[in-house]
Amino acid sequence: MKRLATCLLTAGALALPMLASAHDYATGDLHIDHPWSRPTPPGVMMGAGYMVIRNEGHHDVTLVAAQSPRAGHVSIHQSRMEDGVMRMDAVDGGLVIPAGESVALKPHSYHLMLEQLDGQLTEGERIPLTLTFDGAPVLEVELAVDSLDGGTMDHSQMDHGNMDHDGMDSDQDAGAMQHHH
Ligand SMILES: [Cu+2]
Repeated sequence: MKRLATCLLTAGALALPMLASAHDYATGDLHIDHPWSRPTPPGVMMGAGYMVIRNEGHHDVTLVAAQSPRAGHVSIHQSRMEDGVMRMDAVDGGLVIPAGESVALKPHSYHLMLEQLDGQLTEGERIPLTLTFDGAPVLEVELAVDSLDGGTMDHSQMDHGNMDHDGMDSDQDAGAMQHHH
């Protein structure tokens, strides 16, 4: 939550050039705050996409798909603890943003999974991402690659190295991972 507070503060202070890196987007009734990702280690073919999506309208909106020129496929996932093990599942039917509410895509929760990356995601990069909604126009955003937690919470290690991914063997090479799409 510290991160979100920082984003909101910087968004309110855009007049200051040093804070110009804060970024947010809008489409229809949706506001998307600070899309970001983490740097990936060499050889890891998957990365994550995080953001906060706020629906200021009177109708539910569903995030149904995402695409990036840097990834062969982008999935919508949810991580959760089950019997002490972090698991990750595809979100069937898309991610619903209820009317008047916000949904946070963040580590250990909902996230976008960038699969079959064309190379490492490196600190400071911006990764183009197209978001497709049911109930709002398509939106182009950029994920800011940022090593927020000093590497100790690295998505690709914690969420994928030690996790039962869709019931598959956790030793399986992340690059070879495929989902049931
Ligand atoms: Cu995932």
